[in-house]
Amino acid sequence: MLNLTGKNALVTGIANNRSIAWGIAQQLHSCGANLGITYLPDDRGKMEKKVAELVEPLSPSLFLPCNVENDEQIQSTFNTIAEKWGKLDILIHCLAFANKEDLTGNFSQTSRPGFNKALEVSTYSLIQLAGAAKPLMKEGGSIVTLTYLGGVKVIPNYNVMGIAKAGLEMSVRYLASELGPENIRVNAISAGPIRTLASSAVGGILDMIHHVEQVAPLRRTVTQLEVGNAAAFFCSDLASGITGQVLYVDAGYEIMGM
Ligand code: 0WE
Repeated sequence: MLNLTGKNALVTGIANNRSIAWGIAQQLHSCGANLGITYLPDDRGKMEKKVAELVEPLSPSLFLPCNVENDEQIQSTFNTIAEKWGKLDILIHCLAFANKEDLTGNFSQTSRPGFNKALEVSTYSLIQLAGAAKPLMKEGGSIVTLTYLGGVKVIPNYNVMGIAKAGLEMSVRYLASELGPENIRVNAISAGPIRTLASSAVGGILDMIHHVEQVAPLRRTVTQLEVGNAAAFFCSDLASGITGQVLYVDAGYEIMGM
């Protein structure tokens, strides 16, 4: 078992019990990490209630609203971490959004606002959170983000999200280069398709999963907990020599040409 005791971990991107971030949070918790959880607030407080109930068994010591489109919420999240924890060791970035109409049809019809929205929420947010985390990672740290093959190869309908993930993967390398001297490592996990709140809203996701089950070397898809295990590894001292990398947790699908 990996040992993350004494480490403070901020986990973003939990929406429900299918979230990849939820799989990661559970594994970090079982390795002994102290958790802080952020959620996307809505005006009726539904998300806050739902996520609070879900994460209760992990007894997070911080539970904070954080919409990455809101600079004040980001500032306040990291101010609270500075105040309550004093230092941060682990940052998990599991955030992405594109307008639904930009995840289907002709890529050349992507609107300017749709492009900006996808890149702001899915790509810029990593840069921004890493910048805010840097001064708090006083004893070094580990930043992990989630990416997808659609940022490297064309996946039908992934469209603007592919550009966002390409930018995210390159951001991992630039951040790793900048933060390495502070012993802060930055890595990405490229997960195979998983049924989540986000992916279930995508037409044809079940067909994609079925395809992966037939073609991937392991003849199956991966689970949120398997992604969580890879994230726990990246965050542990066992990965002390690894930064700037993209690790495929995809049952081997990425190696196949046909
Ligand atoms: O990165 C993702 C999900 C990204 C995503 C999904 C949605 C659906 C609902 C971002 N924004 C939204 N916005 C919505 O309104 N994945 C890797 C899952 C995914 O999304 C796809 C996929 C796969 C796989 C979209 C098209 C094709 C395949």
